[in-house]
Amino acid sequence: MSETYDFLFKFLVIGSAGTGKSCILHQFIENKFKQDSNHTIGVEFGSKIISVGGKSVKLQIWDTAGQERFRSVTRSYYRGAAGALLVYDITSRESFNALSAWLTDARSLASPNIVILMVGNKKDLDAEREVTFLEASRFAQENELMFLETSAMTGEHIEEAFLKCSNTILAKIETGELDPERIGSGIQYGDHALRRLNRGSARTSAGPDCACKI
Ligand SMILES: Nc1nc2c(ncn2[C@@H]2O[C@H](COP(=O)(O)OP(=O)(O)O)[C@@H](O)[C@H]2O)c(=O)[nH]1
Ligand SMILES: [Mg+2]
Repeated sequence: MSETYDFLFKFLVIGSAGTGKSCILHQFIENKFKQDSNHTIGVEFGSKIISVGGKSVKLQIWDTAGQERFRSVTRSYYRGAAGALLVYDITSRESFNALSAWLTDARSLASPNIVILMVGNKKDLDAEREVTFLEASRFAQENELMFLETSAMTGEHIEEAFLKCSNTILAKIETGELDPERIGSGIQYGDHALRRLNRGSARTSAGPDCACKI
């Protein structure tokens, strides 16, 4: 069965090691909590088609797969990402303090227009919390980030995180703030959207094979 979708977005999951990035990806794709996490042979990549605002969007999500342990997250990892989840662990102040450095990297190495949602993960461990919701909200506001607290263990707000970020990207495409045709935008048209475009105008240049801008 061929997959049809309106858009494809490249997404990243970034943040310090141990914050739950691989579990977030796993929970989103598989709808279950990954029990034993293997640090070196992690899931590196996942994709899922979601429905956002009447459009179907294929998310192509990249996980650092342990690179962050060696501070060696590469430029090529960041290149051409449309969206990112910037993850810290609510029970680790250290992971929260590291957000600024991650943010600097994301904004300089990815597309400058990258849409970032900050995620306070391990919401289920409230008794061990080191970062309050209020403090994190302020940081998010100051840095123009969207923000959610999640639990990759219970699944709380995991889907919402990806949906919210995707919704914002779509809205920016609609207002023209994001141009899917710009090289490195992290956005591609899917078959659905191409068919619609071809019908709607005399465009001939955007065949399925030349729509790849990532
Ligand atoms: N209680 C709890 N533990 C979590 C959650 N997410 C991840 N973990 C645990 O945190 C550790 C690190 O998770 P992992 O996904 O490998 O983090 P990564 O290094 O950021 O990819 C593992 O022991 C997970 O079981 C969560 O939401 N709640
Ligand atoms: Mg990992």
